[in-house]
Amino acid sequence: MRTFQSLTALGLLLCVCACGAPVAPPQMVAPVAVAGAIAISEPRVRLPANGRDQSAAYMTLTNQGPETDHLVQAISPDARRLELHAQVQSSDGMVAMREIDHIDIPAGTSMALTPGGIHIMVKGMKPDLKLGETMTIRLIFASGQSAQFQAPVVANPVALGESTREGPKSHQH
Ligand SMILES: [Cu+2]
Repeated sequence: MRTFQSLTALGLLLCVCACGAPVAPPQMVAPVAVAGAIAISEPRVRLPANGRDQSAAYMTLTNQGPETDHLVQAISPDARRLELHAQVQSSDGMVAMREIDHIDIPAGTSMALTPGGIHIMVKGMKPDLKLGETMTIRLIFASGQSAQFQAPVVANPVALGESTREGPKSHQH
């Protein structure tokens, strides 16, 4: 128990030190999975509205390799079907979603799948997935590589890094 307590104290100490350090250059959040050159980070799935089985999954895909890759398919045992979607604004100002057959991830860039942008549509989501639980997702890329990971079910799937971009406020504990 004593060891545990001192480890906890050490952890807090390290946290304070990290927060007090000079502003670090932007760095990628640790990936949850890697498929070839593509690192997958910050996966999350919006909790469907009451009684609905339709939702969307978001994440960041970072291409650490020298060649463009393409996300071509997403599958899940926790949903009937996943589709790659883009959000488009029609001439009358209406926002609509349409299915796309791939998502490009150029070499050395990050593609953020976010609310209001490109996303993975979730259709027929298992009704028993609750807030805080995770959905299994597998992404398949044109390179032939694929990766499976767990995406937490969240109420508000804004980009997880957004709060840290607000400035000093986010450094409060
Ligand atoms: Cu959609």
